[in-house]
Amino acid sequence: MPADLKSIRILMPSHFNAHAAARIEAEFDAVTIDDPDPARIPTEKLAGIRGIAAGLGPSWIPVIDALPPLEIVANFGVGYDPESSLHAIDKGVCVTHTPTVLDEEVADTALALLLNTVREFWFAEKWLRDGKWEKEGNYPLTGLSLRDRQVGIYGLGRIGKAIARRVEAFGLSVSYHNRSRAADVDYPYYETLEGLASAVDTLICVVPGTPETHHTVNAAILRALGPSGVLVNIGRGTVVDESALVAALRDGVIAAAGLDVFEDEPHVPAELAAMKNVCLLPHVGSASQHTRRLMADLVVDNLVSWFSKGEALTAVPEAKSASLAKRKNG
Ligand code: NAP
Ligand code: 8YV
Repeated sequence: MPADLKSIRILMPSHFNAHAAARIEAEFDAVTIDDPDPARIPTEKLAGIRGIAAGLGPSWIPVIDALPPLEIVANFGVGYDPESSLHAIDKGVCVTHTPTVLDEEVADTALALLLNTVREFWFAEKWLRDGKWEKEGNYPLTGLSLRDRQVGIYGLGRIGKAIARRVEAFGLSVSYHNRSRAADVDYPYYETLEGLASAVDTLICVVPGTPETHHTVNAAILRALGPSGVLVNIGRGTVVDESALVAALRDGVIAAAGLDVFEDEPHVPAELAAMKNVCLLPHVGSASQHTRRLMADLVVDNLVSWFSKGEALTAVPEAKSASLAKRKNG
């Protein structure tokens, strides 16, 4: 007998992705909150919540704790906050994310970020828009180029491989560092990040933000990358020690950086924003209507699958290894 999804209460933020919100409202009993603070959420809103759809962060932990019948958290995004997600898994809650559907979009963004960083297209366009082409002549030749660069990918997973395919198509070499060698590619593998950084002049980071990756791109790695080095970070801001990066860019330890993610979003250090040898994007890796709709559908499809078939479509690896099967709920 098909599950009566309309009787199942799902909590989501009031500013959630519009397509996901519309589907959750149509298919479930949707409850919205402005702020994940149980003290400010009326008790009747929290009663009987069995699923959360959100981009979970540490501030959600008290909400998770306040929801005893909670069965599933469907994260909006492939990257997930380890603290709150693992907290939920420890309590027997299934946690899902949105892998694969965004790989090509994020890889496109990574290449755009790299090209803009070395060829200064944003500054060149500004030159035109400011009328300088007519008044002052050509935009100066860029000191950096993509030509002859050796690209290292830190995190050759789903998105890393999509980036690698593009890098190859641009006629450049690819090598990588993961904790373990990837079975399905034959790019040169480096057992350490420092080994990779020493071997290349362009480092693209696309690892998850975990305690293990925190500040792994530090002063030593930037020194290893060297004075013609370019750093691109499209993974998570916590992976790069931002203070060390500011110093390295200022002192010529590396040449330039392209960043889509930051340590304390949406705060971006003023020193970075004032530099010309950086390209800064406001975490837009997957931010097209096309791809966000695919991610939104996967969030809701996970909820539908869980409550109608008893299994999630794309549980995070930690939930899979905890073998979380659907709990009987009364
Ligand atoms: P994935 O398929 O799981 O790939 C992650 C890769 O990182 C794997 O190859 C993994 O290899 C490696 N890795 C993990 N921990 C590591 C460690 N401690 N040291 C070295 N390598 C490590 O994930 P994905 O789907 O490609 O996504 C990657 C990340 O991109 C997400 O977690 C998210 O944070 C970020 N992202 C950002 C945006 C954006 O808008 N900027 C959009 C989407 C995703 P091993 O397991 O062998 O180490
Ligand atoms: C989103 C991301 O920007 O999927 C991820 O890990 O970083 C991006 O696709 C994020 O999920 C917030 O919407």
